[in-house]
Amino acid sequence: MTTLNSTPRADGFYMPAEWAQQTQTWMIWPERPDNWRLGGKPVQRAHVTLAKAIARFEPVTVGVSAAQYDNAKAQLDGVPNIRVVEMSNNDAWVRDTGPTFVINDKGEVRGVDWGFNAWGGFDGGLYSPWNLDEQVASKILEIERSPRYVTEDFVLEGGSIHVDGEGTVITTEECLLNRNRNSHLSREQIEAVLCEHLSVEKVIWLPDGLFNDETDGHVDNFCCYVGPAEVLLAWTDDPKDPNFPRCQAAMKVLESTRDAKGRPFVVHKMPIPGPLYATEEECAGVDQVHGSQERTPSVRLAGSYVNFLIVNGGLVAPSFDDPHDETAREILQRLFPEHEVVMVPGRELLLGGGNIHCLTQQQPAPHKG
Ligand code: KQY
Repeated sequence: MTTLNSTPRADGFYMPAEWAQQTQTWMIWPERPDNWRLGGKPVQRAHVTLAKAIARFEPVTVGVSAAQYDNAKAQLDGVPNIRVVEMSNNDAWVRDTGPTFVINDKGEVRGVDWGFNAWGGFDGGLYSPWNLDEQVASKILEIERSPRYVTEDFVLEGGSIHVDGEGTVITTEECLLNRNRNSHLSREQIEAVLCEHLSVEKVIWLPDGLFNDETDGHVDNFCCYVGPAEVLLAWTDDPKDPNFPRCQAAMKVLESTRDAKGRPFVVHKMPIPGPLYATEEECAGVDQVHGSQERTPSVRLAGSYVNFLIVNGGLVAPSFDDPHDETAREILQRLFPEHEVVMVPGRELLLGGGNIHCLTQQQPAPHKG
């Protein structure tokens, strides 16, 4: 695999919007017992359901550790459109550990391999070590024979950005300006890295992500693009909900800014499920390891219907056995009339600290412009 010492922008590559045609979706098999309850068995069933839902629309590659290879293979073998490859990892969050794929107008696909420090390193990060996660992006690019861009000394998780493929990226200050990511860089320097590696001209900074999001407020759990200059924002009208000021602040930014093409934003609201909490029993099933994220029933889960994945002709979103599930489905189907909305159970995924978008990485299809 070639590692390039230029940048996507310099070479005419850009990150396309998620609704652009895709070659496949990548996933990583969950197993770590200090994040997933009961040795990962319940989440593995949910993961299989998710992989099968995506595979109805496009190919899926599931990376799995050597230790879990036989188990994953047994559960996924023979499912049309799914392949299983051995890949060492520290956890399943391929949105954050995988490459950000970029394309050009000549039918080529490359990938950006960002720095990864497990969401904050030793200053609030979620586990250590993360050395195997660090290698996931380059291993995926190697398998795909895709040239690789590397960011030196720059930490970024794919869940902290959403692009429209037309020059604008949305992110949050809570995450990208957090001292535990790139404290040696100013906001302007961080913007410059984003512009060079995603080929965008404008960075939109929402102040925060969703309350209690253990990633320090990833945008993909809070606000996402549903079309050019059109976003979907997690929303509550309840002033007592800790998300209320976060939603208000995000709306203020979105209402008062324009994108790279000078367009104002249309903002759609998506209700927030719950409030959702883990049960005593669910928390008791998680191994307690010093340095890993603790699980306690009193801590609100950062559940969100915005954490969905767009695939070819479909959209796969989490349900939570919540009264808002049906409204969420209706909103998504209205916003994506050409896509089939499929909801899969998201609670086991959420118990590990994220959801469908965080557990998947789309690979855009090459196209000639
Ligand atoms: O939401 C994500 N993008 C990652 C969540 C990591 C949680 C680890 N416990």
